[in-house]
Amino acid sequence: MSVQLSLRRLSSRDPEFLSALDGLLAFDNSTDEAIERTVAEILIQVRTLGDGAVLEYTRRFDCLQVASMVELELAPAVLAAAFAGLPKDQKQALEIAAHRIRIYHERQKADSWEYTEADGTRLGQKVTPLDRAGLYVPGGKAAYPSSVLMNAIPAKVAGVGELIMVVPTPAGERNALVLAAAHLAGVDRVFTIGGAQAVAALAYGTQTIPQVDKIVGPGNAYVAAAKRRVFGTVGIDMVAGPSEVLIIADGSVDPDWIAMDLFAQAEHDEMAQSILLCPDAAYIERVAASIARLLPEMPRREVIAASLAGRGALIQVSDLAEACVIANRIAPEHLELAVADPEPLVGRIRHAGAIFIGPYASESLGDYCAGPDHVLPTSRSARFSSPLGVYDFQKRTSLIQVSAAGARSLGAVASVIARGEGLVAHARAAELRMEK
Ligand code: HSO
Ligand code: ZN
Repeated sequence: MSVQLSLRRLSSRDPEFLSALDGLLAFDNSTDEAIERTVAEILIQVRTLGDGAVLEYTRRFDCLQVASMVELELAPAVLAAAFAGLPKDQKQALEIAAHRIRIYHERQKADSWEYTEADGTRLGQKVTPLDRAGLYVPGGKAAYPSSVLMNAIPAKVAGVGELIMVVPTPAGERNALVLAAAHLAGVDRVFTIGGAQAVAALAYGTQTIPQVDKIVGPGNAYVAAAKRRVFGTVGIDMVAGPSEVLIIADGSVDPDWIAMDLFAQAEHDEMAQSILLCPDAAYIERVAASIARLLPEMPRREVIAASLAGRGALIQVSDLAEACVIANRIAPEHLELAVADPEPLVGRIRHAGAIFIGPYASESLGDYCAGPDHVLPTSRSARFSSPLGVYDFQKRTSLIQVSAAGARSLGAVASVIARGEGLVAHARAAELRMEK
């Protein structure tokens, strides 16, 4: 089957290049009014009625004829059975992936620290995991078992007391791989609910569903709107935009590999973004030829074609140094360095969610099993944020213990600043301890 594909070509020499690039990167993240109104109503209903509202929305939106919340919880044995029922190769692959993700994240665990000054004053930081976290897992086309591992394992490594997963099962349809991944990752409780009502249940708690401290995981526009609205009552992870890959190529790598890596991102959805930066015009045409030849073989060719035509680009740059400057401006979620000598480029990149170094590091390996998290900052937010990690499930508490000698020296400083601020009680609280 042939699919029409028109692929955008840009050149950094074009005087309009930067504005064309910014236009290409722009992504409207705002939700529409109708969604906001619906979500606000759902949050109020769940907050005030609890289980009754969750049950009602689940019957209505997921077509599940359930009479009580008990029917919406999956026992650990159900998760274990989902895992046990998988074909051997899937079991093994999930186990290896889970193991590698766990080993990688173990290294992110931060320890508490403290130090004592000469006069006995003790200062430090105590690190504690969250008591309870919620993990949203989408039901439909974006139900990825790999994402269950990538969200749940850092939480468990951090030592989160209880990890609660919600996953909609429209018309009762369960995804065995998702449940198996929850089993492997050590998710504590699973409820088959979704949408804004599931976010509300986690954020406010119901008679059955315990209130969590933070909600992570991807979801549709309703879920994203609900997460934004409950932020403050609970913590949330980032609200992710469409997935992106930027590939810097020097012409030394098989163009089919590059084409397939561009496809791998594009097949996620029509709004996903795949961009190639390369100084070699002839090589860019070879990649374009690979794209044209390989696309018809792809089961998701329609999605890939829409994504590449809508938001993709093949960009000719003057050299690899300029490619790095442009990459930093784009701050992509995933950056592949498909070049013979990647190391000098690694040093120049400051803004990217993940850097895939050299021709063999395809993003696909990172998506599933290399070890680092695949939940990464999108829509240029790699300028100021980081991959999901153990640190997202840990928080810090400051420790301050002051000796009598410390109270005298610190008290003198505090009292001066306090009086400068016109806060006399502050000054006196410090001074009283100096008089001892
Ligand atoms: N590339 C996606 C993650 C994913 N890929 C899941 C396949 N399954 C966002 O980083
Ligand atoms: Zn992917």
